[in-house]
Amino acid sequence: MTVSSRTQVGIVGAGPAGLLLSHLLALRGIDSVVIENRSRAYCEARQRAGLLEAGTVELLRAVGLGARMDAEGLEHGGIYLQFEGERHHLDFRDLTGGRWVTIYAQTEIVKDLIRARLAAGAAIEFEVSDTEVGELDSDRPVLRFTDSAGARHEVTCDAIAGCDGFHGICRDSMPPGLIEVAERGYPYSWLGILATVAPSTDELIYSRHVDGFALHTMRTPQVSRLYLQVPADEDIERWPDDRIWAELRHRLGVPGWDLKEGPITEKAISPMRSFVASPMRHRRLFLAGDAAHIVPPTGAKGLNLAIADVTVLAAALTSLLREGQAAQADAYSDACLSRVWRATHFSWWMTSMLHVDPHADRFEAALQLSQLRYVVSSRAAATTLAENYTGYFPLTWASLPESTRGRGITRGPDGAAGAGPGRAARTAPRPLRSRSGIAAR
Ligand code: RFL
Ligand code: PHB
Repeated sequence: MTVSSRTQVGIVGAGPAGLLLSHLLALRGIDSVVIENRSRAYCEARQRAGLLEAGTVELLRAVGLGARMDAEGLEHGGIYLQFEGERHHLDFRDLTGGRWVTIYAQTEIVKDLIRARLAAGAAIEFEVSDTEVGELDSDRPVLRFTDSAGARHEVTCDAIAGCDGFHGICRDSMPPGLIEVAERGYPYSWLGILATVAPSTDELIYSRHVDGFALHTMRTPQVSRLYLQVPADEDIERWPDDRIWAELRHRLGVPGWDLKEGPITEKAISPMRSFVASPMRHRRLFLAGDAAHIVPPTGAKGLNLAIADVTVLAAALTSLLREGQAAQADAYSDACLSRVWRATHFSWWMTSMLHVDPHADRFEAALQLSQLRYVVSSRAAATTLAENYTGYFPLTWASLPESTRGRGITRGPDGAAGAGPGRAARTAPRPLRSRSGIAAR
């Protein structure tokens, strides 16, 4: 027997993209159902990103998700770039007129979102299986899944959001031949660890070493996160804890500085890939986040892009479903891809500059070092890095006053949805215009 139901927006995936979309839609009075094939505990524990652009932080604050982030997040005003045995500081606030980034783990954002959604009585179905999306050539797409008790469901929707990550089903459900993919593989992976030890640095250290890249980041004042470049097809069994610490000390070390060690609580290898699928929409099926694009983690952009996509999508769906206006939905893909390609270029550039390519010759290695020297010696080059790292495009969202909630969206001075008066709005550069003329946020 199939259980039939109805919602406005069916959302596949309870990662940051799907959960935040559901939250933003609820702020606009729009119903959604979120389905997720993993358990709640798994979603809340999956180790991923940790670094938020200033605009992401401002957005989360503006939509009522800032309390724990503000209490526990670590605000950083720069990074260290290390190469040829020397560590150099880039001061983002000085370079960009006051912009910064925040360390607050993706796991914590997911926990905050799940708690907020469930407290608001939202429908999130964990541990579903056999997810399908259908009737995609109509204005009533259908979401089908089997719940954790074995019951088959069919949810008729006004729109479906594919927020189901890189390995999800929504991208492949688009009509054959519609999606074009641009991608790049990298001949290395990242081995990431979480360790119960105070970070040995106040800000992140990105180190290019002749034996491979290393990154020292953190989660809290008591927990460090570190990454090592390893071969693309590396076996984690070849990396006992002692070897990891020795290699981190070797690649991150500079005279007069020590790396503190502690118990490793998590260890995993992730491949590196750039991938952009376009368009991000077919009729009423919209892709968002990793379902549409992947960047290598060196630029720390993946989570920030996912949040940006759904901020644009929530406004577009509000306009479509409440006012019958399709212009923002029609512009969704172009608006997002403008930001996605900027982040794709930046992530590719950071990755190529900092990793040791096993196939590179002396010419390429010399170019990398020349580029790094340029970044730390030219204010213009350092500003380019700082501007991209802290987030070039501002994200805006204005919460509606209680009396107007559910009646439509407010418009900023540029006609775009939202336009809150937060710190980002005061200090961020003007948004670039996408081809469609809609502010690409
Ligand atoms: P997610 O987080 O992958 O969530 C997708 C969800 O969909 C579910 N799902 C399904 N549910 C139902 N039915 C199906 N058929 C389904 N198929 C899949 C999945 O179980 C999952 O829960 O995608 P989303 O929401 O788009 O979020 C994207 C981010 O997770 C990702 O971009 C970042 O983690 C990338 N990333 C970083 N991004 C940053 O902005 N800053 C960082 O510092 C940063 N560091 C990182 C990273 C990614 C890393 N890895 C592991 C690749 C560091 C690393 C090591
Ligand atoms: C992280 O904190 O996990 C992190 C930070 C910056 C990156 C990648 C990952 O570039």
